[in-house]
Amino acid sequence: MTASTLVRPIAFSLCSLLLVACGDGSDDSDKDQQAVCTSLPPLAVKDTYKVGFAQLYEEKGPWRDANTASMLDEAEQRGYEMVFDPGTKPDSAQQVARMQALIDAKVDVIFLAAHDETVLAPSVVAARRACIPTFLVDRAVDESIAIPGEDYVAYLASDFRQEGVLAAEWLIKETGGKANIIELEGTVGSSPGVKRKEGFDETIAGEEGMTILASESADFNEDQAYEATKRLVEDHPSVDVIYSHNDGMSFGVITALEEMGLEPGVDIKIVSIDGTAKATQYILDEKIAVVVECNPKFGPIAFDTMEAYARGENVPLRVSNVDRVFDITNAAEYLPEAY
Ligand code: GYE
Repeated sequence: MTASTLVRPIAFSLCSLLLVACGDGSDDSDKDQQAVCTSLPPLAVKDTYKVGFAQLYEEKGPWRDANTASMLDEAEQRGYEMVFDPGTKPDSAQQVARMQALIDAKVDVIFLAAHDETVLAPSVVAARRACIPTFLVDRAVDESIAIPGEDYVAYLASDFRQEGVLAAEWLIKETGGKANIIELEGTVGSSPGVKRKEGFDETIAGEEGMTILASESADFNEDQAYEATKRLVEDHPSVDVIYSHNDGMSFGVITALEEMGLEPGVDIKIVSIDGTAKATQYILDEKIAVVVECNPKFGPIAFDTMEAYARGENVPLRVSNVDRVFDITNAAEYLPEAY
């Protein structure tokens, strides 16, 4: 034990010293001496906030770009200062360091989109201990490590499992329950990667005529999906459907199939998730069969939820966006609002 931990200033209250919950979750008598919050930290009502945004990093990600823009625009409109380092690598360790930088910068509040459910969970606990309320946006964290309503205020996102279910239900109806499928999964350990697989696989499991020939991660990444498609289609020539967990990967699938002399939409149906403008155009061009929406524009709801929390209102632990399904019947109508 070092001298500084032995000799504690008198002003440092019992509450933080003994790590027992305080009335409002914090001991702010001594913030500079690293007060420790043992329960959900409150957020003061203020005219402006210093908001930390720990976005995950992705290469060539139209969904991610739209999501970032929505958060930054909304902060600007409300006159809040955004502390945002976009990162340089699609890697959890770097995001953990960016979370720590926000804690060190003593931001008022943090929005986190976790690259990996497990690796980022301790960072949420660290923010709570540092008396910074955290809101999860887009991606969940492991709830056995970071407890909802104790370590973070709320989780705002689409229902990824339901997106997988919607994709499967559309496909069952369209094919009469007959398909040989290659599945390209999102990032290993990410909540949309895990849940989109779960919802889809469980829904088609009851269909005797449907088989998943192969399922592997292409990390929500266009180039990796391109490589995987070339290899997997060669290994499984009976494939007639590719279910790709996001639009970015579907673009890689289309390039690969065309280079292989196959016609997307004719030889192989593509089932995608997100709802980017490019993918919606591909529906109209009949290269992508269906896109399940995943709405990235939740800056407004994220900041509304944060302000409601500051006012002491009861904020739900889970705020779910409702997603639609786009195919040739309604893609043209949706296109003007696509991102
Ligand atoms: O679908 C994908 C992105 O987390 C829901 O991340 C998000 C996903 C989105 O890579 O395009």
